[in-house]
Amino acid sequence: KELVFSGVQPTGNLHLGNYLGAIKRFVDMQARDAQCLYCVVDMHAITLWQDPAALKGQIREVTAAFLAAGIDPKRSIVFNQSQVPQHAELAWIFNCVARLGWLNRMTQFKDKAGKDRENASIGLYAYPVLMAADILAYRATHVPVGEDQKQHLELTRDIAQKFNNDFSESISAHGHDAGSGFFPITEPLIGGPAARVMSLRDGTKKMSKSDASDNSRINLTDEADTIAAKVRKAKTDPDALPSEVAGLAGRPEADNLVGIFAALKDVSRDEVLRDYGGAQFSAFKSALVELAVETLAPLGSEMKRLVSDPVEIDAILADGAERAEAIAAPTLDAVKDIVGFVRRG
Ligand code: AQP
Repeated sequence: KELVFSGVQPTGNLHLGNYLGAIKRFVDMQARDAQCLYCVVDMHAITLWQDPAALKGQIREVTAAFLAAGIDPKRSIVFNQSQVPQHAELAWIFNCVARLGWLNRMTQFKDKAGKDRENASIGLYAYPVLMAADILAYRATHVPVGEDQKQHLELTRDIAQKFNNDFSESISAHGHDAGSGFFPITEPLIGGPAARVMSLRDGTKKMSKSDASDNSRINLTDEADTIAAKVRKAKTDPDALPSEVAGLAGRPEADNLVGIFAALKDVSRDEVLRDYGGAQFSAFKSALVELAVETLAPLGSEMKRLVSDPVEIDAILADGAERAEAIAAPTLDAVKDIVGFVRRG
């Protein structure tokens, strides 16, 4: 049976890229016959310093975004990473499985650490190992993410494979099937027209929470007039829209807006261009504003309603943590047996 896991960092400024590349797809996954776990990854968030007073609000805001987007906390497990201790425990064991050389290749660390690498936290460096633990504590088979997480998912697969190989005898000795491996080799689910939503100011840069320009992104809590203003100001080129996808090559801003439109409407880029090929950007942007506001206005107002009363959110997180731990705890017990720890009797 499929088990789906994914997470979002509570680092503020949730944006359209997080929604279309991840959260909207989490909702779609609920229709499959799979157990889905959706996690607010607060332990990942603190790999870069977070204001403690703001962090609590950000955690509740991501939870609110999950719920407002349509994740059903009864059907799916919605929880907060730091409330389930098995993530950190498994991450340590994986720190001893993963190789330095593998982590040295991670491009997100290089981007986020910047030039002053000596001053980056160990947590930022070990981030992908914790992510492997998040996924494998549940032995998740499928992980829907945006394209920026592809390399981290590959590392998760490498860690699972190495653990399965390094401990194959012990895995069999403890009654697990060493043939299929103790940990699954997780499938990343990356795709669709919004796998990589780009900045509205620069079509070659990813839309990101940390971009200094608020005009570079559409925040999930932006009001209708702000959304309209940001779309109208979005960078474009002077040509009309092409009638085929091939015509978007070398036009990153046009490609991005068409991709966003397609993802919001649940159609392909081809279908968008069938309707808008030959149109000027002014007309296309008006249609995009309408579509974006239609989706985001109710989402944003439901998020605001939910965060205004944290009692409901906190109860959902507590219930989710209990259900998540019920899956992760036996996995960790088995892992401790496999690596040779003596468990408390
Ligand atoms: N621009 C994007 N397009 C598509 N998917 C995206 N995701 C993020 N940005 C885009 C996906 O959203 C999920 C949650 O991301 P995250 O919060 O865990 O981490 P992130 O990738 O670091 O997010 P940001 O917004 O880009 O933040 P900063 O500014 O810190 O770099 C993931 O599935 C991610 O792929």
